[in-house]
Amino acid sequence: MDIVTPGFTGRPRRDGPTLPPGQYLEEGFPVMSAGPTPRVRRDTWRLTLTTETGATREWDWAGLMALGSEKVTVDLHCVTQWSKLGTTWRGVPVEALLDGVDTAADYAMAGSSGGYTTNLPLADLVDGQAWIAYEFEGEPLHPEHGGPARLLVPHLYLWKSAKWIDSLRLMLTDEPGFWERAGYHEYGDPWREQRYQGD
Ligand SMILES: Nc1nc2c(c(=O)[nH]1)N[C@H]1C(S)=C(S)[C@@H](COP(=O)(O)O)O[C@H]1N2
Ligand SMILES: [Mo]
Repeated sequence: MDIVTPGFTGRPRRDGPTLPPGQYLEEGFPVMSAGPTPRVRRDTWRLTLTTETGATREWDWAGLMALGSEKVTVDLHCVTQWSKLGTTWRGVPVEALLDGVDTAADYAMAGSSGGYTTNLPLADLVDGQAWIAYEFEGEPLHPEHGGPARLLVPHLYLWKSAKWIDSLRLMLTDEPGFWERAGYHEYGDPWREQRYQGD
């Protein structure tokens, strides 16, 4: 007779400090979208960077690829309490988009096809912390997960990782994005459990 312990999957369990407070381990990859999935094609995809003075830069897919990419393995933490560990992505470091950009901005607003927005300190988008990600586990990023390209900022709750990213607006002062206006924390550090305003 087999003895089955509920919740025991037979895989080595990782616990303790690998999971931020209040999070549980998720083996699947839930889709969390506030609206319908836009169908964006690589050949019509564009990303626009706007500085606080209104200066703009634009990349098409070939331009994005020309910036050079990295393969990264990171843990994901969603504010709805699931965490997915050891996910592998390929993406262009956001730093590469900012190379040579003249700005005094401290904040950025990421914008998506469909109108989603989320705000982040510019300091959290550089130094190997954020990517324009376009492959997940060696495959082109699925539309439901933000393909052709999404922002990936794994050290913050996953709502900061804007799917279908099409703009990055640099700002001198912080402004709330879509979920931040609805009461989510302006920063969203999972290790400090910054889920909602005031946490
Ligand atoms: N454009 C856009 N980006 C988005 C969202 C969204 O609704 N629209 N949802 C956010 C939230 S709340 C989460 S948890 C993650 C979910 O990413 P996933 O669907 O790939 O799991 O995407 C974030 N990025
Ligand atoms: Mo979320």
